[in-house]
Amino acid sequence: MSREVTIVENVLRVNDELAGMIRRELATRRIFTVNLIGAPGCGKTALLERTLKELAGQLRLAVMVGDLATARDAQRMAAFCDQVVQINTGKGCHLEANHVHQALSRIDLGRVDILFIENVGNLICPVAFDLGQDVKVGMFSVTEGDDKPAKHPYIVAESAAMILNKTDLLPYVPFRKEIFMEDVRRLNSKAPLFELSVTKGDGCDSWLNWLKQGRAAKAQARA
Ligand SMILES: Nc1nc2c(ncn2[C@@H]2O[C@H](COP(=O)(O)OP(=O)(O)O)[C@@H](O)[C@H]2O)c(=O)[nH]1
Ligand SMILES: [Mg+2]
Ligand SMILES: [Zn+2]
Repeated sequence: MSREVTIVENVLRVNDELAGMIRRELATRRIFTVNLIGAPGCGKTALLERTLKELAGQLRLAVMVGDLATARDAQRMAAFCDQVVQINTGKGCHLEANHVHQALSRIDLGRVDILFIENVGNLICPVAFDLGQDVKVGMFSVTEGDDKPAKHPYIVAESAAMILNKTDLLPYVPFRKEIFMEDVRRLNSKAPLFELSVTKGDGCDSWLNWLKQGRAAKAQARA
């Protein structure tokens, strides 16, 4: 085995051990944790802004958001939530368990029901790094083209739910939904797919209900 392969395997092993510790801590506290993964601009922050706004007063929420350089996403979400932590990854193109571990120390976990993690905008390597989440949610938007699930099979296969955003733009972009859906279902026959227009609010209720069910199941699960 080449030296490079060994190093990559070691990095993932150390990551997975720490992710396991995070998962046990979050389980003890019954915090339902969502790792949101999608390309830059698909609407991750917009979705979380709306989600935070809609669930405020019903559930206690916290967010951590990974970004290479700015705190802009955290600033946007801080308008709707008092527990938002920015993680700057520098040149890093994905979050690792180590980032989450550090960010958790800045969150009051005693008052969180759902923790959202907005991963760095990227459909590829975030999938490989366990963050200790309960679920990965893969997010696409119609402006990215209908071939993206087929080209990014791992995120589709590993998602507990998926989102197709910007449905309001369907009349203006060439997007063959039947091709998109065929590829999604070939790779993952079980996970629900929510078709949303985050900016208009279309379809958001089913997404919010799914989150509430996830949190309810977590609250009843044995730690
Ligand atoms: N038309 C349309 N634009 C959207 C929608 N959701 C997000 N956007 C826009 O897409 C751009 C990127 O959104 P952002 O939330 O920053 O994406 P992120 O990079 O995935 O966090 C912004 O200009 C949003 O206003 C949507 O449902 N419809
Ligand atoms: Mg964002
Ligand atoms: Zn990466």
